[in-house]
Amino acid sequence: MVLLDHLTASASLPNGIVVRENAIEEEITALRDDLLRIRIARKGPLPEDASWAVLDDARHSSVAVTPETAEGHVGFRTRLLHVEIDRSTMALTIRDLNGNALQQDARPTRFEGGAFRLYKAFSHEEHFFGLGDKTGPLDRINQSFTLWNTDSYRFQESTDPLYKSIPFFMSYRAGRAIGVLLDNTWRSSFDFGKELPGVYSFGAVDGPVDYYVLYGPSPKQVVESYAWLTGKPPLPPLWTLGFQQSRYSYYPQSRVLEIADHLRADHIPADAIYLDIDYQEKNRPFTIDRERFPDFAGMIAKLKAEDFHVVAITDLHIAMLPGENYAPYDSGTAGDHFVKNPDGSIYTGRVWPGPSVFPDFVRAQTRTWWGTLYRDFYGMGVAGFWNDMNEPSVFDTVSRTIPENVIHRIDEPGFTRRTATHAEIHNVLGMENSRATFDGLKALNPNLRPFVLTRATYAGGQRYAATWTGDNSSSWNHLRMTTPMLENLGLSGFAFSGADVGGFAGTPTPELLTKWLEVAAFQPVDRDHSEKGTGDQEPWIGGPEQESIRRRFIEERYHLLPYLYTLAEETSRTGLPMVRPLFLEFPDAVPDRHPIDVDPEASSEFLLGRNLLIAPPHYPDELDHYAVEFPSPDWYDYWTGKKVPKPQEQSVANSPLPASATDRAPLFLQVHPELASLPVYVRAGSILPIAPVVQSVHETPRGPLTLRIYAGSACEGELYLDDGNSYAFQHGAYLRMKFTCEAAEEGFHLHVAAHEGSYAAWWKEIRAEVYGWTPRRNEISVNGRTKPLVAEGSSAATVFIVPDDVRGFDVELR
Ligand code: NBV
Repeated sequence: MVLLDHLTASASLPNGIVVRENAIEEEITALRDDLLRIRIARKGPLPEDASWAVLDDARHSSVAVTPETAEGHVGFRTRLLHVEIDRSTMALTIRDLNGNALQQDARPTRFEGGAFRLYKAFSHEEHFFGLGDKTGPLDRINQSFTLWNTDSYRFQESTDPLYKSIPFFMSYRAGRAIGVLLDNTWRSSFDFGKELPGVYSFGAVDGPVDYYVLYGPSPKQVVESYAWLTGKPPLPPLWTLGFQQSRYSYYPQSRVLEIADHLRADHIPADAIYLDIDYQEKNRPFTIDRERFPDFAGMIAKLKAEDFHVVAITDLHIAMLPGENYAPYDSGTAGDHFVKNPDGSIYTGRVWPGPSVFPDFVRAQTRTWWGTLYRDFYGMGVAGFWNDMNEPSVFDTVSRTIPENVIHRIDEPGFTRRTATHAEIHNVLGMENSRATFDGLKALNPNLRPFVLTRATYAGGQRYAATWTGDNSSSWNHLRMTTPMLENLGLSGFAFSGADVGGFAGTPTPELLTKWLEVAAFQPVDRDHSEKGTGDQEPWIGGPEQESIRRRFIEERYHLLPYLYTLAEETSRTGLPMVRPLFLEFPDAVPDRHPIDVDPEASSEFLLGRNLLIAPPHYPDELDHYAVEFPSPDWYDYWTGKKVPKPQEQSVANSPLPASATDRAPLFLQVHPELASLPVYVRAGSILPIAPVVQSVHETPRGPLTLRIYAGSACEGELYLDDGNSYAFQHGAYLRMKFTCEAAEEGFHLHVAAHEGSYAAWWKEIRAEVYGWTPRRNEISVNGRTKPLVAEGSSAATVFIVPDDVRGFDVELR
């Protein structure tokens, strides 16, 4: 063990500083005023400056800094941060301009062989988020985690490691957030005060000490900076936001068609149907079992005619079938694309197809070859592809993956061409697999946005694929766990994610499936999926009563598609997730500025975008009433449009609010759970774009675009639309609309701004529903022309319909 004790040299750089203590060199540079990179070399020069996660442009950015030395330390200042290195201990402290320590070494960096560990101090007010979809509570405090991509069939709440390695977390204290990305692909681990009280630590078994500190101070800024560093998820095809039906596996062909027909016959809106491994001949990727699927192309065409998109699984292992005319094996061997044993022979491991070989996805030319394997399926009209088993999962090794000494050959722009052991590549292989798929599909059809769903990934993998949380179980606890898992994924760059709806392992009770479909209607990827051998799990299972509740929620998702797609487009520009913990939008919700999500009352809640708050029961199988905690004072009930009453207006006789309720959060509400309903609320000041229900996104909605307007301060909304499939939006073929409103006693004003972009709307009229404001004179004027306002129905809203003048217009109600 080497303790870093006395600084032997230090030198200022235009963008940072380098310090030395005997053989150890530490370089701290500023990529931006709010973003630092720290690299440590234990002997000799700093390691190769290359990354699978961090974008080249970001990594090569720099800003000028001002050196700052004092008696006890050396360092520098950016426009937002102070960096200090203690001259005698080499301890690093990063402060904001007010002197608040944002990150501070708690003890010297530890080196042991190739391994290293960094220790940072934290205060009792600190909270930690991120690390992808690791299970457990949203806040990572008092827990430790290992990052080593692992096939975790039937994972439970305490299972670790899981499928993904996203070495990024956020530390958050009293409204001040920083992010930390440890860009190291080896087996790494993170400890948040579990080993040492008041100390968090992170390290890896080998590889570079290379980490980034992202300063907020708001948590949103950290998430956006992380997207700047590692990339944003691309705009997904619109159909992927529809309802998706899957199972392991639908076959034969007639069964697939039967499922599709059943969805249509029962008027359950749906856009995708999945083919799991059994469509393939003996589970061999890129083949078709002709007995089960005698007319695969015809089936795809038929489904397409019924407006279904087909997503087909393509695992990364290639069946080892020399001399059997199995094209992926033959062309892969000819191109030398498979990973090798240390003795130079091709590595083989058993997976679904039997003995298999593994493409070396860290070679650019191997990824290009992999991409070509999709030509026939993509040509036939398969719309999306599912990369499973890419941890990678192997059945016949003790480690259940490729042995660590297997050799990869890095051949990649930006990297030195070299070999690397599987121990170094393991955690990025799944991401590079999904990258090969994404890039391959794009090469095959450059004007179509690919859809790739991956199970394993690494930091930055959001650039290539959506993801799901793997093999969960059909239990109430697993339904509960999806919320923190998806929230932390979103804080780790992965906005397009979902959990198997209804649970993978086991058969859900009808009630569980119903509640799960309710909650998932408000999550980014809404895919019902189940394991082989379990009971059926489609929305109609369990009888007509259950089915009609489920249909209602899936329909609600389709009503909300304009909102969801607008959100997805925001994500593609900013990296902000679709599903958000409350503190991301409301860091000041509570007086001491702790993240409101850690309050027991708020712990089951999540936001969909900025405006919708979903509050499932904490223990969804229990029928006890529970308290919903709101992060700000004014909310509406999404279903009724009525304002959430202030605590003093609530009748709480036999279900008292938590004792501390009124002095903690601005608003609480007691809810009595029911199977057929899900509490959803809208932030006052929102304008939600809503569409008529369609059975799939291919269908053009009939009728006006509805704007649900919830009177409140800073009232605004937005809508984004395009063809949903192509890249034409990059050349102006999109439609963006902005709405604002002001509600005063004497009148209500709605401003609809002019259409931006050249994409034509499907509506001619706008139907507005105004909540929380009542007219006195029943008068409406559009662009200054006044008429009587005809009251509609008995709803809580004031409703009017006006033609959508694409040049923009104003409406006054009085
Ligand atoms: O391909 C079969 C399954 C798939 O349905 C599931 O979603 C994956 O997570 N796959 C795992 C392999 C077998 C699991 C028992």
